[in-house]
Amino acid sequence: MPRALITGITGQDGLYLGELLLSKGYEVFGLIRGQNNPKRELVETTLPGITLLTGDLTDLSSLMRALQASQPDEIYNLGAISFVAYSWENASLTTDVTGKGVLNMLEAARMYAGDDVSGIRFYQASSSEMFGKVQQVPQSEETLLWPRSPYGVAKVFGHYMTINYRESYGMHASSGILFNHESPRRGPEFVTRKVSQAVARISLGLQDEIVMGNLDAKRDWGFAGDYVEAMWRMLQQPTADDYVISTGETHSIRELLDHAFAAVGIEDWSGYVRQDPAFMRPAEVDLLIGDASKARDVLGWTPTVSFPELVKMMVESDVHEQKASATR
Ligand code: NDP
Ligand code: GDR
Repeated sequence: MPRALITGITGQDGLYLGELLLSKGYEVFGLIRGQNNPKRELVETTLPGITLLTGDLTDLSSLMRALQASQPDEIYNLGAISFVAYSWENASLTTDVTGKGVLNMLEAARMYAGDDVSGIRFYQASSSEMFGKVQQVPQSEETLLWPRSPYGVAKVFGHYMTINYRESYGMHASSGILFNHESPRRGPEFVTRKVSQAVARISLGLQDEIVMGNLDAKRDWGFAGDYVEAMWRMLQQPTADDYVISTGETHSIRELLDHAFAAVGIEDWSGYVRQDPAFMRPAEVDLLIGDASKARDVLGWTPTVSFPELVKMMVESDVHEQKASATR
């Protein structure tokens, strides 16, 4: 039975990846932070049979202990401070967790493996935020990185550290440069879930408006369930490499609003949406659209959920959840 250690197990991707690996017969270990993480119960219910190990990406010794306890064949490093807007307010902490945390995990893996790192496969959750200021469209593995936030800068550090461990020590270490991916499990601070929750509440008469930031930014949005499959495929390759994972389509926040309101039968949403500079970012990533042809050719990976399907799935799930919580 192959063994996997997932950091960031309480997050959106951790849950989907945990489900995927359990369904493939893996023994799954998850790194969980804090003495009383409020998401522990959710993880244990969603992923029956998982073993949770306490640790933090800023604490190298806790990572060493987690590796000794789990003895993994595969490590998926998904843990991060992942909210871009928050990273300006907490740039130093974001650097420690999202950037240096990757080095800690790589170094823990190297120390754990000793002289022979060939027994471990490592996945790093890199991001399209690394592309930042638009240099080229669509963005591929070859596009110049120009991050526009402390989060993006920290991810670039982690990305190159992963490449460096591959080149320096021969570690099977791969980076997935994943574009935005969403689901009903997405955190409510991210724009898709913020919109799907608010639209659900508006449709039920529980809320009057949504207060938003920049409506003109464009993102390449896919479904998280598809994207964790790509992570797993990367680690099954004979050699480690870096791959862009994206749909190849881009949509603005306005189009997101169009689809979300349409899902509850509202065609004109102008009266429900207000913009507030408080939600604008000091520097914006204006346009993301990925070229995932390498992933398609080498990994045989393609996305299965379209943007309209994704938005509808999220709004319907939130309508269901809001109704259920109203009757509780
Ligand atoms: P989430 O924000 O949903 O989850 C982040 C996870 O990181 C949580 O489990 C959180 O745990 C954990 N974490 C935070 N701080 C630490 C720490 N100090 N030590 C250990 N774990 C920590 O993110 P997603 O699931 O959406 O994303 C997974 C990864 O992929 C992240 O690295 C993200 O940056 C990256 N990514 C995501 C994309 C997306 O569109 N979703 C696109 C590209 C990259 P806790 O519950 O304790 O807070
Ligand atoms: P992003 O996702 O920054 O792309 O990072 P987010 O959903 O936060 O923002 C997407 C775009 O929407 C604009 N926007 C708003 N965003 C939020 N959160 N709230 C608002 O009210 C709002 N109004 C407009 C933003 O300005 C931005 O342009 C996500 C994270 O998952 C990262 O961890 C990951 O690396 C990248 O995707 C790829």
